[in-house]
Amino acid sequence: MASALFRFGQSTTSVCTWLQLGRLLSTRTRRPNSFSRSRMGSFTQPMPQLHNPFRGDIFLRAILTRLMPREVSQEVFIDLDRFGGRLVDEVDALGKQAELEPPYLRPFNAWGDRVDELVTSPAWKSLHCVSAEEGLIALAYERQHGQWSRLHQVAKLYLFSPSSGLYSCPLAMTDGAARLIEESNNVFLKKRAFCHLTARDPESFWTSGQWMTEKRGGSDVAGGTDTVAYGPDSEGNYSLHGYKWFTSATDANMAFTLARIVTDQGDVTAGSQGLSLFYVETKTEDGQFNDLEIQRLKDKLGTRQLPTAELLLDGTKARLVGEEGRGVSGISPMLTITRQHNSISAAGAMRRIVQLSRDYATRRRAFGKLLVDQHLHMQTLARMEVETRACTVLMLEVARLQGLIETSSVSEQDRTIHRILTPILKLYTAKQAVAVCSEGLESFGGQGYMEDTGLPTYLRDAQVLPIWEGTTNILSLDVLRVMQKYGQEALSSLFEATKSRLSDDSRLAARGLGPTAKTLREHMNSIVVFGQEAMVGDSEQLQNASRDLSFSLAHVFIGGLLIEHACSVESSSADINAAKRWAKRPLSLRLYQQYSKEEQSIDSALVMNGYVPSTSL
Ligand code: UCC
Repeated sequence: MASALFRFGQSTTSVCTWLQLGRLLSTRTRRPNSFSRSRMGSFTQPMPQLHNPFRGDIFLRAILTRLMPREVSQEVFIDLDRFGGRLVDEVDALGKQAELEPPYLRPFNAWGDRVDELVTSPAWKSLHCVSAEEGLIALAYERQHGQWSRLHQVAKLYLFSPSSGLYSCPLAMTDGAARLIEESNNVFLKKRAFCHLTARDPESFWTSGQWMTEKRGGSDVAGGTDTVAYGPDSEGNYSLHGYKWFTSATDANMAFTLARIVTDQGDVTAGSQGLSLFYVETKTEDGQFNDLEIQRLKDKLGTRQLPTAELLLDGTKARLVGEEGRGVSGISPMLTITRQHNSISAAGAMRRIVQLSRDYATRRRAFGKLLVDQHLHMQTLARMEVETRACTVLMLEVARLQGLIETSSVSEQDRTIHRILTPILKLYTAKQAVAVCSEGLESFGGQGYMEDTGLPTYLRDAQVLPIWEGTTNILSLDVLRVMQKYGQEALSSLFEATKSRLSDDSRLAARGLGPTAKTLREHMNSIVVFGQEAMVGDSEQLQNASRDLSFSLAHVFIGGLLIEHACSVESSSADINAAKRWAKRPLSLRLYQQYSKEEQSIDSALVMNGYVPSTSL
């Protein structure tokens, strides 16, 4: 034994402590090593285990219990618990397989015919079937549980998303399309597409695309859309000509898109008022492409499971939806839903990485102790946990409001809150998902950076969340759009709702949350003071502040939701501590003067300091 140790130790004694050698010795006395094992070491890292994600999510269960009537939550929990088991046993592996077998394009067949065959993996196809069977879209439209059906669906999607191999993306657009059709009351589309989008039979279940982005950019849709529409013909169809630069989930059966109708004189109207909304089916009855060509698939940082293509529309048959020139407003019900799905994916990814990190902490030993017994590590995970709760509670609140709208049981105040909260929800959760997934990877040390652990996927796929469906700044401007449209009512609705969550002094006192509520009230006052100054200020200054304002509104509204939950009968000490920790954070909004023109020039000077234009190089 001693000679074996000596041989092994020759190269390692200089770096090993006697303690480590002692551990090696004890390992070797337990199991004699073969020659190759003695070279590699017998230690292997413990693997984090995925358990039923619904059972492991005490916060989700408590919120749903609070928000749903007992008889509804009982039924919903049976479904979510069973589905959680299916995720572990079947779906998670499909999601991982979809990443390993990304889609590819076969433009020509062996004989030179242009075929544009989009080849997707068997796993991707199975995820289509799972989505239909589980009613991941249908649940929201069958309305078996009335106003709580949306919450049921959102909770299920949140569990599904991190195992979905990005099938969550076509589902987002499919849900958005179904809602657009439902709201539009378009008889043709109801008959033709709605039943497919909400089907539970995999054979008849359709997915939808949302083709908004063209070469000139995705944010400025009014300035960047060049696609034109000729028609209508005798059957009411238009033909579209244009180039769509990003089309996600290009294997969809249909899509909504924007184009400019060409007049008999050959003119089009520029700007937003020239955009009309069109319904497109990607293939004709005989299975051929509807006069469109897939130019190439995109090479992306993440979302590799998902086919994203550049499409040439070359006479694509399409139907006008809604009024001519009302395209942006017409597609907005779809945007509202896809932005909510973005937050579902954000919160879902955060929860999954926290679940894996904490499981790993109970298995991984370093410095002689499990990670779960090392305080600095647990402090980091606790911060991730609070952020995850914050995003989850906000996501569920918007889902609750969405359910009220869809069952015509919403108040005017809640409708306004829903409108302003949707961009806030999207921008806030997306940013935090990137931060929490990044922190989560770090909690696994070097293993978090290794592709074959499957962990890097979480970070790669999170990085798209702040980008698609409106970047953080575009959504901050959307928050201003709402404030301009609704005036004071927009902010006062948010604040009234929050104040009512802080109004039960006896409950607050019983949970030691009085000072927390006071801090939140002070934050609200700071925003009100800011708003009063902004009302008499100029719009550019308000735009400069819009991002910090949006984050601050998220902060205050989430604070109210966390306190409300902490004050409920379902709450635990963890809920109370999460609310306390949340409110202690500072607001990102600064004083109104700090967004002045002078500050703007300082920003520019800082960024451009030392920059040499390429023409001078
Ligand atoms: O297509 C994409 C699919 C990617 C995959 C989806 C995955 C989903 C998540 C999955 C999770 C795994 S990505 C590309 C998406 N593109 C965007 O999000 C566009 C970003 N840009 C904007 O959002 C801009 O704010 C625009 C395009 C909406 C701005 O357009 P305009 O034309 O300048 O807007 P206007 O003129 O201010 O508004 C025109 C009308 C107004 O109504 P009226 O005329 O009645 O006053 C607005 O109030 O549209 C209304 N409107 C809205 N209504 C504008 N935005 C909204 C809104 N968000 N909600 C309701």
